[in-house]
Amino acid sequence: MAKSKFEYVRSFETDDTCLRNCYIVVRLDGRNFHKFSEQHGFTKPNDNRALGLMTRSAQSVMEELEDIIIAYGQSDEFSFVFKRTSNWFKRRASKLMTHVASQFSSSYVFYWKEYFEEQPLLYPPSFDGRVVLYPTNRNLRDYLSWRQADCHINNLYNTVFWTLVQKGGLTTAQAEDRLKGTLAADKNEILFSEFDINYNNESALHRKGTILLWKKHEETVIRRMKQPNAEEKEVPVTRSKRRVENLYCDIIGEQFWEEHPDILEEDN
Ligand code: DGT
Ligand code: MG
Ligand code: MG
Ligand code: MG
Ligand code: MG
Repeated sequence: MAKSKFEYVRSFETDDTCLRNCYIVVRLDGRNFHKFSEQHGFTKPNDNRALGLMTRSAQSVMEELEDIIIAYGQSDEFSFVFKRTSNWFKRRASKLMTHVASQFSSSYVFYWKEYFEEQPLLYPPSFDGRVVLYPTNRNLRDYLSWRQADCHINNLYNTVFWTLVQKGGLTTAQAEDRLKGTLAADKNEILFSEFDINYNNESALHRKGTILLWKKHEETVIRRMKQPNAEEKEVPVTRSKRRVENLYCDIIGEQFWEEHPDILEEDN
């Protein structure tokens, strides 16, 4: 086909192919969710409707896009890990990132009502995205550990902060003052000695965040089959299927990775 004289503009497109052999991580983060959470009446420190909706949207990303092996979410963020051998969209960073961000954002709006019921969505939310490449299994594990450690630090702080305010009667300024310079052990101690709360018994969803994985299962359906010159018969047909599974567990230690050996591909 003859090319138009305008065709050359294509050569201005920059090459953003992700380096081969690397895990591709796309992390999304809600834009200005400080304000969004206030305006939509999110409960403090954690709103299970909001967390549920984030997870539902991430599940839609995993189901609709190719090659995501694990996702991890907390607060207003979600990270999606593409398998290192993925060749989806020729590994073009902009394609991967924008597909993740738009599938996630449209799902967030699409499923809003299922989670927030009578609370209307007041304006269209949006999510920023970034792409990061990790060349080794250790780097990828450290990335996920970093996000989970962040979840832990923030959740411990927010749990004590809002307990001091909601149960201890402190103003937010007093609670902030009270927590200045405290270490994790001090925060655990405040919860335990003053409020009879053992932090380790708080919801795992809030302490650990949400891990999404593929889980394989067998599905058997009865099919009516008609062979030539024979009666129609009912035959069981078993197929291997996969569905997204939610976990709220530690991913920093070895145990998780020993229990799920097929997430990582060997370094070589
Ligand atoms: P950004 O990301 O730079 O556009 O700005 P923000 O405001 O989204 O900041 P970020 O992402 O660092 O912090 C997340 C905000 O979302 C933070 O203000 C707390 C809020 N948020 C997230 N999950 C919950 C929740 O379950 N309950 C409440 N009350 N707030 C939440
Ligand atoms: Mg931010
Ligand atoms: Mg944000
Ligand atoms: Mg955030
Ligand atoms: Mg197109």
